[in-house]
Amino acid sequence: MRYSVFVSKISPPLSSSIIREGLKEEPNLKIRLIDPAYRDPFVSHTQKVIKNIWFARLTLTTLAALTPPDIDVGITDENLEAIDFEEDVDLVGVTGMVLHAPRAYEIAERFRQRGIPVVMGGPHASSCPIEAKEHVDAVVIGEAENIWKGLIEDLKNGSLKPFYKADAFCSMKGFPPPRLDLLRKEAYMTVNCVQTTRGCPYQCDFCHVTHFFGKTYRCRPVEEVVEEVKRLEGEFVVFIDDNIAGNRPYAKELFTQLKPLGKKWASQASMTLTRDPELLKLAAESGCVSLFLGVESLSPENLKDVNKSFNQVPQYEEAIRILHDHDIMILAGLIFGLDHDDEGVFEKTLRFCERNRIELPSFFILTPLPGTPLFQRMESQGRLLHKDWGKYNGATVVFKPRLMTEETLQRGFNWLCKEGYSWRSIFRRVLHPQQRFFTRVLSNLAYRNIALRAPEGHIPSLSRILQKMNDTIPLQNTRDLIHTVGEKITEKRAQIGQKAADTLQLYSTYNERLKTLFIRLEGSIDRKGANELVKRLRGGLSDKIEQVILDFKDVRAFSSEAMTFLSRKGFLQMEEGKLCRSIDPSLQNQ
Ligand code: B12
Ligand code: SF4
Repeated sequence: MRYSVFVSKISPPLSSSIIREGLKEEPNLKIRLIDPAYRDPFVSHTQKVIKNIWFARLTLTTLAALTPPDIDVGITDENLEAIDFEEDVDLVGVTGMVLHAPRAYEIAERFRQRGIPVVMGGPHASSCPIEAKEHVDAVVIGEAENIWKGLIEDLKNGSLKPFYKADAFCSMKGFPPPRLDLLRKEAYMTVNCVQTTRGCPYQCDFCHVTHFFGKTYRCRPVEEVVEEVKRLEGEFVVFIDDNIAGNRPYAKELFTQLKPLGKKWASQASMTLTRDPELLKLAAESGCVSLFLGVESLSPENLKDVNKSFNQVPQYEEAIRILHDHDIMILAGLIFGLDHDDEGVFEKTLRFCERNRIELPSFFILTPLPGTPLFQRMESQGRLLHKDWGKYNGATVVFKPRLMTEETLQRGFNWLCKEGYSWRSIFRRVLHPQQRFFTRVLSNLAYRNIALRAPEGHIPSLSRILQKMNDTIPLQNTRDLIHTVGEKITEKRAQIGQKAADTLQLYSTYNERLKTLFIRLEGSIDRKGANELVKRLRGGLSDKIEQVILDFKDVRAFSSEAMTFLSRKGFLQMEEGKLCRSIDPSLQNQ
């Protein structure tokens, strides 16, 4: 059966009622599924990069597999080949993430001008269905499994509806194998992509996944996954799950069943995976060679803000070490511009990656994706700069950061891309006696090609100062320390124990908008510590800092010498008989 739409080449686009009247029976209904290209001078990928690091998404191959066999279905990935806008087709299906939306709408318009109906689905259309409907004939909200065949029937009957949304999430049983045969296999690093689960048990505020899948975490039957993997040619497989270890018993079973196949695989997981040694061991034994991990931030406050406190910053180094012990390469997702990020975040994070030999750091600027709690918060606070979706690409500032200006965030990010993939940084991260050294270098080379295309950036001027102001100062003489409640530490040591730390810890945050440096002090201060503190403040401050706020709230003990010294220098003030913060606007001149 072939159906075609009988309309003259009209513009403006077709309404579904015109489509309804115009269908005529002919053999072989033909559907073209399109993945729009993302074209950006800095972010989009060349064919060479696609060949080196890009794997196929399962979106359109899944949709093609769901399409009844009597229908002629084809896939165009516009990143690889031009779209034939003159093609004689009965329906065009377009997918797209948020950043693809403008191009997806352009494509839709071109086909609709010829009277060809267009349906759009995927992350963007599902989050902004009303907007998408202005550009296409039908919008699919959420998963297509339960509605795609019905939509095709409606098309045949000339009764395409404006919106389609399944009543429930689909069953994970009996997925048809994705139509990988419709892809230009040789153009990607691999098309061996398999999905084992959908959703994630967590709900990070910036992530689209929970918004899309709700709070569900569904797993495919292990036997079906194993059968699909067995059918794939070649040694390497990508599991395109959002969190492959979201259900530990399931993951353990899956990894156990994968082991005999002798494949190598890569996937994504939350850092919680590293807390289960048995799971990690099974992952490695079943062939896991690299994992994308959402590290996101080195600040516990940031993680708390975005509902990701399950990432434990003090455990990061150990978690990374354990992964390396299992010879698993780490792709760490790191986000910049969160509310506790100041100008020091770029350098601090890069040095962390180098110290811990993170093989492939992936840097992202915080991006509020429509539908997420982060988007709602930013919108209600009036912090979104615009809704030009093409710029919601993770490499462009689209909101007002809290502690930095937009320019500082953008330039710092650009600096990070270039510096993070400079040869110096690459060697710091990969030069180590380890297996697959060349794989690590080659992957870095591919990432370097992308990262170096970032626009010029520079390290914010305060970065060095902020590193010094976020530091530990060791103490020399702890005998004379007096606890802030008045007792001499040496006498009370037993009761106070480790509370009276032998170090002074500095935690600084610079608010560029207020031109204020906040320094929270924690631990104890003796004369040496006080001296070092004053030295750092005097030597380090720049014109950009108009005010320094020292917070002594968490200092548990002072030596009397330190107290006299700091008071004399005007760093300490007494308020209602208690030691409190000192506000000193003119430190540079002392
Ligand atoms: C694999 C993947 C990638 C690969 C893509 C490789 C490639 N060839 O494009 C890589 C790792 C490179 C990547 C990059 C990025 N990704 Co990505 N990626 C994914 C991931 C993990 C799987 C995609 C997939 O295959 N899903 C399986 C298929 C079956 O599901 P699906 O795509 O949702 O399709 C179903 C429905 O949506 C619907 N549907 C979809 N399209 C259509 C179209 C029609 C016509 C119909 C009827 C139905 C329909 O039917 C399908 C079956 O139910 C998803 C997460 C996810 N769970 O989907 C993130 C995801 C799509 N990525 C996301 C993001 C943000 C990005 C980046 C922008 C990140 C960044 N800042 O750099 C980049 C953009 C890259 C680019 N330039 O295109 C977000 C998108 C959020 C959003 N609202 O836009 C997701 C959802 C992850 C997340 N945590 O939020 N990604
Ligand atoms: S753990 Fe990862 S996939 Fe899960 S909600 Fe958070 S960011 Fe999304």
